[in-house]
Amino acid sequence: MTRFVAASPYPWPYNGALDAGNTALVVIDMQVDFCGVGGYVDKMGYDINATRAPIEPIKKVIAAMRQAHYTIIHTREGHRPDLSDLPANKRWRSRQIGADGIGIGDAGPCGRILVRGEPGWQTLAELAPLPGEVIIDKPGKGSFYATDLELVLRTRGIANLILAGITTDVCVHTTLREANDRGFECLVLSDCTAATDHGNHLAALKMITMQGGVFGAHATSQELLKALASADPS
Ligand code: C5J
Repeated sequence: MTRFVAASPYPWPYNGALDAGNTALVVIDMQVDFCGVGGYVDKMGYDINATRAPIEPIKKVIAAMRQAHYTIIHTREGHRPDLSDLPANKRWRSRQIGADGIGIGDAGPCGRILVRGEPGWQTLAELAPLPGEVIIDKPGKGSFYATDLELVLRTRGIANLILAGITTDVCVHTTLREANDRGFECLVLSDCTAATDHGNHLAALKMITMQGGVFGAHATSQELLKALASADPS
């Protein structure tokens, strides 16, 4: 028996093999620095209402997938306190935006920006991982670069990735592209992702649909929840 999510540009996954044993939810960077008052995105002058919009839909997806025993993975972007894994150009560029000239590694209202262990780096309390869920700490935008995410996925026999989180055009897309090149079948949840610029969010979704689904497909969380509620194929 096969099971599909109604998605664009094709019913996902391509082969209809969707079950808790082969599919993981990856919740990307739902951290105070990206979604909270005084965090990095707020300090840069972007509207955190945009980055907070996916919180409620993500909550529902996590709850449904936890209940159905899917693998749940949480990522956090951040750097070592000594900044030995922070490229100089990433730091320099982050200081170019915002009124105060502070950037990654500098002290802000939520502690040192995007530094591991600081208040701003924490996952939002309402989306906190449960004990036993996988947490991936990443120094870059992609979740595969300089992490053991691929090892974890291969060890668990995961073939399909459902992507949620922040931001559609940066960390979600970079992770999507890394995953796609590794052969993972990817679905981006359109209402469980957001960008600091809505046009970029829409463009990032559109890019997925080119060439027959060049990076996979996208769908709303409602369509995913419908598919999960349908009979388990196993
Ligand atoms: C950014 C991210 N936008 N999580 N990080 O710098 O998308």
